[in-house]
Amino acid sequence: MGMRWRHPLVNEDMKQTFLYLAACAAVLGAGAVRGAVVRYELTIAEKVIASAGKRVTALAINDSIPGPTLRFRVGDVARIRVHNRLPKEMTILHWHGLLVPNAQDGVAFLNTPPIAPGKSHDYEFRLKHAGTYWYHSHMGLQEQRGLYGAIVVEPAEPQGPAVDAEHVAVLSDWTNEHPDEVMRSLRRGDEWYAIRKGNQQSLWGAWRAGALGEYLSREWSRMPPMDISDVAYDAFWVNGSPRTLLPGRGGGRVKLRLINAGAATYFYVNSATGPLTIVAADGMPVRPVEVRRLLMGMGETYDVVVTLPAAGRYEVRATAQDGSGHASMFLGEGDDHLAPDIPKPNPYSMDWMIAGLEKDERSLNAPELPRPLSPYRKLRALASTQPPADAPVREIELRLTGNMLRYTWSFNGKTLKEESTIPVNRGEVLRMKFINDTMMHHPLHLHGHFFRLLNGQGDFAPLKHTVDIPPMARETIEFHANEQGDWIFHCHLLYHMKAGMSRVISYDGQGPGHQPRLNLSHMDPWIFGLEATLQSNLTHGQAGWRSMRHDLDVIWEYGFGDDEYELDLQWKRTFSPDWATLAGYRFTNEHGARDRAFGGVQYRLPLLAEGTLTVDTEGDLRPGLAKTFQLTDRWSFINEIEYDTNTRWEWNSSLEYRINKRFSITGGYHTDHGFGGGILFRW
Ligand SMILES: [Cu+2]
Repeated sequence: MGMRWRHPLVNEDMKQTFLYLAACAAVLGAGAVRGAVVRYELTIAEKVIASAGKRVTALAINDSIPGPTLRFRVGDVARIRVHNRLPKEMTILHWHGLLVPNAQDGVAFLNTPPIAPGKSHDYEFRLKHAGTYWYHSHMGLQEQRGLYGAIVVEPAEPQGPAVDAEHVAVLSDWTNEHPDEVMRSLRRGDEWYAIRKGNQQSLWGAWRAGALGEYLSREWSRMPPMDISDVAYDAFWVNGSPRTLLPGRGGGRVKLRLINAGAATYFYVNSATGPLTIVAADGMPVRPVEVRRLLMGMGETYDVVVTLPAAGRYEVRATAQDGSGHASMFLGEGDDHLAPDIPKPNPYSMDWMIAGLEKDERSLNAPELPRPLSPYRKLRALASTQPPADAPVREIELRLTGNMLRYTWSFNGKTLKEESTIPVNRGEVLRMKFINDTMMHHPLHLHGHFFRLLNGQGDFAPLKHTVDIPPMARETIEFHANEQGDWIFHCHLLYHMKAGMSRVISYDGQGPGHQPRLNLSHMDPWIFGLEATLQSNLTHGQAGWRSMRHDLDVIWEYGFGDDEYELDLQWKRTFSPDWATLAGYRFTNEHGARDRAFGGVQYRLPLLAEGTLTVDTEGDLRPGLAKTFQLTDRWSFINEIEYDTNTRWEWNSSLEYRINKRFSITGGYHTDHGFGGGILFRW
C-alpha cells in the first residue's frame, strides 16, 4: 500500500490504468464498443429573444438556451468542436465538474486560448466518471446571457436506484439588462435592484418588522444592509422557460438532474409530491437522504428522486432565495398540484439568520427550517473518500471578504489582481478552511478536482466541486493535489468572480517564477458613473471613473442666486470599507476664496456616517460629516454639514424620492443657496 501511493506519478498512472481497465471491462461486459468517440458540434451565436417581456439579444448554443444536453458514457472520448459565430466577442466553454486535462478546462487565457469570432476550437477528453454536470462560457459575463447547458455521463454499468424516467432540469436567471450594465450598477453601489425587488431596508420597514433596534445596531456597527442577492432579475427559468412540462407516469419514480446554472441566484427546490430524495451531489452518488426544501448554490448539481402519485400533475418549484420569483416544472397528467410556498426572507433580522445557522442541519436530527441551508451535514459518500494516508496535509485559511459599497469581493482582503495564486505541492493534501466575513452566501468552485467536504461524516465525507459558505459561517474542504498546472478556484456568483473573488491553484514544478496566464487588464476595468442634481436654487453632483480601489471624479456645486461655485478634481484611494484618502484641486469663488490644492482622509463612522477631513494649500482645514437616512424604500433624507476655517459653517438637508433606475425627485435647504427643488439624474 505504502509503495503504491508513495510516488505521485505512479499513483496517478495507476489510477488512470485502473479506470481505463475498469471502463474496458464494464463496456466489453455490456457488449458495446469500448470507449466510443462521441462528437458534438456547438455553435455559439447571438439570438434575439423576447421571453421576459422585452426583445433583447441573448447568446445561444445551437440556437438554444440552455444549449443542448451533452450525453456520454464513462470511458467515452468526447470530441467537441465549438464554433464562435459572434460578431465581435471572443468566447470559450468550460466543462463544469468534469475531470479533464488542464488544457481542455476552458478557462480563457489560463488553460485554453479563447476562440476568436469566426474561429473554431476542438476539445478532446476522456470521460472518467459518471454524473450530472454542465458546461458554460468562462469568458467575461457571457454565462449570464445564455451560454450554458447540461452534461450527463452514464456509468459504464447501471448504478443507483432504479427509476421510471429521468429529466435534466437546468435552473437559471435572466435579466433584460446587459450584464455589463448590471455590473456597472453594482460597482457604483446603486441600490436600485433592492428597491425594485422590495428588499430595500429602511427605518419605516424596520419599524414595521419590529426590527428597529437591530437595524440601528447594524448601522452603529458600520455594517451596510445585507443583500440576499445582488441583482433584480426579469425571469427565472427551468430549461429556458418559467414553466416547463415534463412527462411522467402516475405512480412512477422520476429522477431529476438539477443543475443551478444561475449567474447570481440561489434556488430553493421543493416538490408538491413531498420530500425530495437526494441520490447524488455534484455528480457523485451519496447515500439517499430526504429533504423537503433543497437550497442549491450556483454551480451545484443534485440528482433527486420524486415519486408521482397515481393521478395528477405535480409541481417541482425552484424559488429564488431572495423571494423575487420562481420557475416551475410540472410532472404527470391531470389536475395541477402546486408545491408549497417558501416563506419570504426577513431582510432585517440578522439574528434570524445567525439563529438559522446555529439550529440548521448542523445537528443531524434538527427539524428542517422553513428556509434551510444546504443539506451538507446529511451528505454521505457511498465509499471511503480518504486521501492516501501518507500524503502530507497542509492547512490554509481563506477569509471571504468584500466591500459591499464598492462591490469588490476578495479572499483575505485581496482580489485576484492583487494576489493571484495559492501555491500547491503535487502529492500533498491541501486543507482549506473558509471563514465568511461577509453577509452574503458564496458558492466556491474548484476546477480540475473533487474535494472532500469535511462535514462530520468521517471517512465518508462527500466529494464535491462547489461548496456554499453561508454568511458569517465556516466550512473546511480538503483535496489530494494529484494534478499539475494552473486551475482556477472562484466564487461561482458570476459578478463576485468578476469583482475579484478568485485565485489560481498553482502547482509547483512549473519552473521558477512561474506566473499564471491571466489577462489582468480585463479584471479591473474603469467604470463611469454620474449623479447630477438640478434644482431651482442650485446644481451639484459628481461624475467620474472608478476602479476597484480608485475614484477619479469631478465634484461640483453651483448656486444660481449668488453665482458662487466650487469645483473639485478629486482622486480617492480606498484602503478598506472604512478608510480612504483624498487628494485634489479646487476651483472656487465662494466667499472670495482662492483656488487651492487639498488632501485629506475619509472615515466611515458608526451609524454609517461619512466623516471627511481635508487641509488645503491656503492653510484652511475642513471637517465634514454626511449621513443619509433611508426613510422608506424610496424616500431618503440626506444631510451634510461642514465647517471650513475660511468659509465657516455650511450645511444642507434634502429629501429624495426614487422614481426609477435613472431619476429621483429632490428638494431641500442649503445654507448658502436657500430652498429649492428639482430632479436628480444617475448614469
Ligand atoms: Cu461570492
